[in-house]
Amino acid sequence: MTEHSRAYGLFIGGKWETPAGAKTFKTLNPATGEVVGEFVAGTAADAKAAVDAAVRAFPAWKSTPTPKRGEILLAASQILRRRKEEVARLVSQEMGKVISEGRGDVQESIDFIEYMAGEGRRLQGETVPSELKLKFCLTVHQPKGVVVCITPWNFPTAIPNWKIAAALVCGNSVVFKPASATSRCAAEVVRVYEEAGVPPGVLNFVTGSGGTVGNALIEDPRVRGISFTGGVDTGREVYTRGAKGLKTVHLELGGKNPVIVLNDANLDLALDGVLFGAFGTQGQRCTATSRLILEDGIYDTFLRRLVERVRALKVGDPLDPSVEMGPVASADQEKKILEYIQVGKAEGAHLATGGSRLTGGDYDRGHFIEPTIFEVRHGMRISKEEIFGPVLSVVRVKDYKEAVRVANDVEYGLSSAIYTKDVNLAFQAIEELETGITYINAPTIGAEVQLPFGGTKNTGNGGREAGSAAIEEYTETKSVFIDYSNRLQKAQIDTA
Ligand code: UN1
Repeated sequence: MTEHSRAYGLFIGGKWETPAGAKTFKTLNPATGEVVGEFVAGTAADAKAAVDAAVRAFPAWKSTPTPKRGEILLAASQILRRRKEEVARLVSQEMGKVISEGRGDVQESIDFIEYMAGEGRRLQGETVPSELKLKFCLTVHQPKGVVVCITPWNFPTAIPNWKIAAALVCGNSVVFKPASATSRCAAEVVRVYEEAGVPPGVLNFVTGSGGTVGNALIEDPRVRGISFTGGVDTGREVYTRGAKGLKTVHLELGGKNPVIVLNDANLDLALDGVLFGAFGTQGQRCTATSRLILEDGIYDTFLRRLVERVRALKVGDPLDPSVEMGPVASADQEKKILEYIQVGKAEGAHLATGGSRLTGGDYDRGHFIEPTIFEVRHGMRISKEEIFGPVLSVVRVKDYKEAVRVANDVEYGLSSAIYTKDVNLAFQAIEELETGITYINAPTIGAEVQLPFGGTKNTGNGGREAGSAAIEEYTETKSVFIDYSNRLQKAQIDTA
């Protein structure tokens, strides 16, 4: 443990506790190998205790006026604003993203919590006409009950907050199970809500493995909703286990996000966008640009300029403000990404730049990989499978039509982008690209929280989070029919 590291227990029923005899694990700074925190490796019994607490807390939270729940969220956003720099540094230290992006992660949290605080005074239903006289029809959003939020390490504060803030404002009680690698950031998120005045048991926190804690939570019959962001294989497992209990399962899984650059594009703008989209967060965003589809006429020029820019990227300590790319998040990430680079070489992709682990000096303490670009034939594994690292595949196409065909020919559908000045083609692309998010003349990353976030195909199961769509994920819609005629009116019969 270093001077800045901290140990955290579980947070159940409003108390931080380390169960007697608990096993623990540590999280590490991927740039230096230093310990960032120590946490409880939770058990199935801990998961059950957290659900017990959430069940007990639910009725009072459900009957708390929604604007009041919103006020507590607003207080949480203000606390996080005050602690922004400190938490942003932790994000960089525990996950490895550069400090400007660490701040972005926390800012995204603040923005979303504020947005959901506003929902405290909306949470709108519908009023619709009745087919009968003296009758009134409306819908209300009611909380599901206990919901479980399982989150990844790549946005260690933003994604937990997307889920927790939405679940709380809707009146659910929550059990939060973060990715182990970023448990410290997750614990800080919980502390923010604790300080904001979320009542005991309304938000519970259990660290530990997905196989033990995650499965116990998903399979607990008292849990009604699950929201999971992570890899496609785990997502399938979560969905299957949740389905057995007929629970609603919201999934946000992988991406293989394309940027199309057409001959008429503003190339300077596209270069900036591709560089940020592909190598920001070391390519470890679900929305990261992992495929670049270039129209024939600009292929050689664009690739040459991109390679020059990529070779000049400064890779190093993410807390150094001049650094543009930090380490990848863990030893496992390093191994998987380097394996994919080998796959690319073995299947005959042309390595345009990068391709190796960075070594020597401070690099030897962490998990640093060169920003890497392959020229590929569409269909190669590296052009279709999610790598989740700083590896970009470039494909040459003859025209817009082929670009869209290649863009759509993957199993994922999260984000896509097109750079062109042709307004007709831009609108066609909005129609034709099979993704949940499309950018025109902007990178594939950087979604704003007031819009729905999610994708098609294997990116999920159709759900969306963020924006007002999040409300659907965390509530049951009740349809209400109020008859003030004082007589029996028969729908479909009296009206025939
Ligand atoms: C993710 O990588 O799972 O749009 C989330 C973006 C961010 C969120 C990414 N606002 O890139």
